[in-house]
Amino acid sequence: MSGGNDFGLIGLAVMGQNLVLNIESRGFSVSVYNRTPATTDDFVARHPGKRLTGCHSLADFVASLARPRKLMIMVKAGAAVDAVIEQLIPLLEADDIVIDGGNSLYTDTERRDAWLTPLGLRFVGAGVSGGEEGARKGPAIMPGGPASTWGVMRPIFEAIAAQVDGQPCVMHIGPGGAGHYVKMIHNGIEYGDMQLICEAYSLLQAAGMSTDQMAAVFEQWNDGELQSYLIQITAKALAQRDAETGKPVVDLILDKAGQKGTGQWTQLNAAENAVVISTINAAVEARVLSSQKAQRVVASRQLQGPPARLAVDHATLVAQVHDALYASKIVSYAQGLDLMRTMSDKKQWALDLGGIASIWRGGCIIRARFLNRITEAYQDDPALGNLMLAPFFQQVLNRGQMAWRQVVAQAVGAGIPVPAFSASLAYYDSLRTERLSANLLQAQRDFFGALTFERFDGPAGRWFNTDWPEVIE
Ligand code: 2AM
Repeated sequence: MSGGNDFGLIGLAVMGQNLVLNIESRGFSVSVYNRTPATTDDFVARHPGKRLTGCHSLADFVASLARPRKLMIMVKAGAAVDAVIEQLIPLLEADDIVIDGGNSLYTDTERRDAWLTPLGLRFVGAGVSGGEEGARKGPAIMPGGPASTWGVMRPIFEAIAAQVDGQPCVMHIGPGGAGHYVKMIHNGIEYGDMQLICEAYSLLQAAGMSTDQMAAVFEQWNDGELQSYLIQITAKALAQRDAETGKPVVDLILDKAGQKGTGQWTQLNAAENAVVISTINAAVEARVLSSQKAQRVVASRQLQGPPARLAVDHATLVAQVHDALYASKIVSYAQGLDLMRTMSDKKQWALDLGGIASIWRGGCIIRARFLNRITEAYQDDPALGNLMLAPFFQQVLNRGQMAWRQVVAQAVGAGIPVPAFSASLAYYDSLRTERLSANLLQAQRDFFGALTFERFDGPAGRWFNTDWPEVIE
């Protein structure tokens, strides 16, 4: 038996509830189920007159959906997703589509795909970005899974996704775990963006700017090339006053960063594939070091450094930091795209990198004007290697590189940590250095391990040895 509802959603925490309201508001009838039935009843009761069907059992829930059934699981990532799938399997029929809209690790998605496909079910791991507000008003959606699901899901996904310039922020990303993978990279890039902004803040602060002055700077940056959701909320966060004390709220917030793990997943994946994502790594590690507050307090009294102050003209510094931030951001995206391209080749996902940049323009946390430039770069050259070599980005980097160096140099001189700015700059300089010091490294390897080396004056691919002297210790 099957009912007639267009869509079903399991897991009525805030993200799930907001997605249901979004889907319903676009004209779809939605069945809802939550493990704790009181939550279902409460949710349905709070939204009278809507096309919602609250279900107390998964059997009723499944029976209420039109075939092929389209249902989304929105529960805590990990074992809970497997638990729900286990219960659904005996209730579902061939061609039904099970979507995991949570923040699942892409390898879990691949495992679930391999589990459900032989049972005749279609599994879609979909990255959903934009937090609670995005879920309600329009997220960016990154669905993977079998291509046959796209035609079925497209009307719903396009109706509920964020829209930019009339384009919905959703596309079929690729087979298997590709959707959740791309969401993971989105989050890694988000870590990089956030850390770069925090480093910019730390430098402006070290120059003696007030939070209100800094709020004005970010506001102004949000009108230009750096326009982005994260710059916008940074301006608003800096301007916010504590109701009780009247102080800037940011001055009251403890400097200990939290994290939920997607940045670390990105690090691991990059390490496994030998792709350099030094900006994202620096961002993840900066969060880790920040969280070791007690140790930093001790070290701050024992390890010396110069006073963390910059005696510089504010307007000059603001202009330099702007360029450093923009250049570092380009490096961070170049690295994230490099990792996606590497995985796309390895897994034969055929990821459309320009298209992915395009759907990140709305709904998600890293939404930004400059993503248009990335899309254009891939339109101009679909075989583009490193993003930094696209003509537009070359020109931005060449224009900003001196200011970027001055920012990093001043920070180093004043003992102000700028791990993401400096990692980005080191990547830039490594990439553009024709002759690195790895000749000596190869000499060392050959010295202790007879690991051989190539020579400038030898044919490529021919390996040489040298008779190194004996070491007497
Ligand atoms: P609950 O309200 O019954 O706790 C976020 O935790 C969401 O995931 C909630 O809707 C929660 O349901 C649901 N959830 C967590 N673990 C679950 C499980 N093992 N099975 C089903 N739903 C689960």
